[in-house]
Amino acid sequence: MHERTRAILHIDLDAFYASIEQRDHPQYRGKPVIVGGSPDRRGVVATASYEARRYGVHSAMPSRTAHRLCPDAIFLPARFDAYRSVSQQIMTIFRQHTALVEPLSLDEAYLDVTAAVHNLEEAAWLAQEIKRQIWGQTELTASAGVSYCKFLAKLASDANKPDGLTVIPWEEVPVFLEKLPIEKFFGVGKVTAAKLRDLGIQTGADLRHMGEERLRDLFGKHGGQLYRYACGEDERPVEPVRERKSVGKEVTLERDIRDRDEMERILEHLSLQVERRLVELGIAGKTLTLKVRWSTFELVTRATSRAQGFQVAQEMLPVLRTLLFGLVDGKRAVRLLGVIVSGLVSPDETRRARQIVAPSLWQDEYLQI
Ligand code: DCP
Ligand code: MG
Repeated sequence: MHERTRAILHIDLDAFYASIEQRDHPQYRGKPVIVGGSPDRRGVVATASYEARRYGVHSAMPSRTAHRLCPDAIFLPARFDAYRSVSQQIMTIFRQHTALVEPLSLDEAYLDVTAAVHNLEEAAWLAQEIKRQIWGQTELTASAGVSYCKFLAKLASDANKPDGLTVIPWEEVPVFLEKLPIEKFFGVGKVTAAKLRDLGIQTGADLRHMGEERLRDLFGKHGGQLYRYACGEDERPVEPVRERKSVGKEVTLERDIRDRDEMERILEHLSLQVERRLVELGIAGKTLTLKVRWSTFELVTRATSRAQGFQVAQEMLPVLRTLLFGLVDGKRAVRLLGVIVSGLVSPDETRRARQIVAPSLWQDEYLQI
């Protein structure tokens, strides 16, 4: 490869949980399958097969809505053990081709294959070979994106799902980015997007025209980064296995809020997302932290620890409510809320702790650990 030019792959399996269910239950193949909570409880959709997506069903939608949109859908509970073991298989395949593998979730990863190829065309052949290996070993399809940086590789893998392979070479980047909607740029969430749209900024071309200085004035450091993405520059390295210290989710609110009920609803939503990640990873954490940023930008955190750990939202919520109660006075407005679980332990350790620790004694036990 030309010096300073990298070859990055982003590989993401198609309708991951649902495809595994269809693989393991041939009678569900070609049918709308929805994995997640059941529609008669208050569950949400984890993912839907492409057959179900045609009806407008998507991840994070209430299962009840999904049922209304697609009454014939087959609803299945998640089997995380099966998903984790497929995840290990695909990560092993990735690591045979490069040591630089950065998993983003169970079914997707970045691979830096610069050392293995001479150009992006060869990188595409390698991506094709990896897709073939995944199919050969798991009977699942993946979509791959190939480019010279992370941000473009990820956009590429998303461009032709399912079973896609898309290359975004240097020379096509300007045209590709020009018409790209701002929401697609890495790091642009709802708040940033709304702010940009208010200013009449819709596409990558608009971002570029705005200029780096203006974007920095508006969004600080993040603005500078956004400008570089709009120019097709993304130097972030592929970072192999970062040791995970915590699992958290936070949201900057579209408007500052004072109402405690509203905060609780947001915390419920955030804890469900944290739960999903913990369950996926098969871990729990001993410390639960509530993060609050006031409208004045002042940041405060409050935490509680317990030996048996936190994994499900239902157990986090009462604790978060208590922590919130100690902070919020109804006068100051909140700008950001976050839920973090840290002190991570495997479920085996969690189960052991549950057995050892009698409910009335756990605090003492915990102090001795
Ligand atoms: N997932 C979930 N809840 C979400 C999003 C995802 O539980 N809100 C789970 C189910 C997915 C898996 O994570 O199968 C992978 O997420 P992806 O975003 O990669 O979605 P899929 O692989 O299901 O579909 P796609 O073909 O769009 O990648
Ligand atoms: Mg996927």
